[in-house]
Amino acid sequence: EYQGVETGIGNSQYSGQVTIGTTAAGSGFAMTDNTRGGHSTYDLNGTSGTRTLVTNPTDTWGDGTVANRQTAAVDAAYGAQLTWDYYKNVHGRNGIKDDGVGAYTRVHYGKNYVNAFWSDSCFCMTYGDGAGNTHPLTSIDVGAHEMTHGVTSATANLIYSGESGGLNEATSDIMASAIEFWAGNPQDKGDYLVGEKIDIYGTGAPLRYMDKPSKDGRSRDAWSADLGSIDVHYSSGPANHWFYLASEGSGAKTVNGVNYDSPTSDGLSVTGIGRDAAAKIWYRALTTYMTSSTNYAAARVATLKAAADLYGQTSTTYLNAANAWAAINVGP
Ligand code: ASN
Ligand code: ZN
Repeated sequence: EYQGVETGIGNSQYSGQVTIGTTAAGSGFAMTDNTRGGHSTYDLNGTSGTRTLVTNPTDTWGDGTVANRQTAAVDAAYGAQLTWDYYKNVHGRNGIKDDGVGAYTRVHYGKNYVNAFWSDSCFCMTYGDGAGNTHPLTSIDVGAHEMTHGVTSATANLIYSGESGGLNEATSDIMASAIEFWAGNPQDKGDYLVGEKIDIYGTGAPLRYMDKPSKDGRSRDAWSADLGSIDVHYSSGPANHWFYLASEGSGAKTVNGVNYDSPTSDGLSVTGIGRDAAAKIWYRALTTYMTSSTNYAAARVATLKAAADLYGQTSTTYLNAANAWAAINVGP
């Protein structure tokens, strides 16, 4: 049988109609993307382990609603594809391990499961269907967040507890935001929010806010001595806040229709360097200078080394990146 690389049409829940890499298989098509390391998308059909490759008689997938079980697969495949393309096109990274090998995705995990996760042991991402099985956790930012956990494991390997755990989480949020902006999808525009599409609280509120992390009621805006003792999804706050401040600067600002207002812990204003520079700095720091035990003070040093490499130590980009660290109470 002919096994060809194809481009399918996917009707997603969160991102409108998109194209996804597929394969002609037998008399139909499979959700396997051989242009991106053979990344395949599987349906767990409400179980926690029995997976079936998503296939279809035609190369048009899903209908944009949860009633069609392919829809979540479309969203997840699209997010994985964008994440692969972002790392390759922006950072020159060829897959999670930079070896051209794809991971894989599993959707419809369990019942009413309100989470998604990356696993190093299966080298795969898994998505629940959300509360009432109505909001699968398959948005671009959640997918990019989970896949970035794989990149972190393959590089700095930041230990998932204490301050390094917060930095691990922040790396996933930072790259997720960068990827969402880079994707430029008109139905899911870039923002400095995490999980704004999946409605985890049923109120429309996102999971996390990078301009002012404390808006979620738990995350920290700035470093303090007890930061390493809180959950990694909240100790990520200061680093997420660094990314926002470094990208956009402090104060009030509207980006893609979302209003932000970012405070600084030192009361001094910060001038943004743009998110592309901030993301390049973070990625280079992650892949060149951070180690498994990097804490906030060391992350500052790592990003400033990266900024010096990329832009020069006397550049305004370097200076403003340093000012953003001072603004979250991490100083020399
Ligand atoms: N979705 C969560 C995360 O990626 C799962 C976890 O707590 N590890 O952070
Ligand atoms: Zn995470």
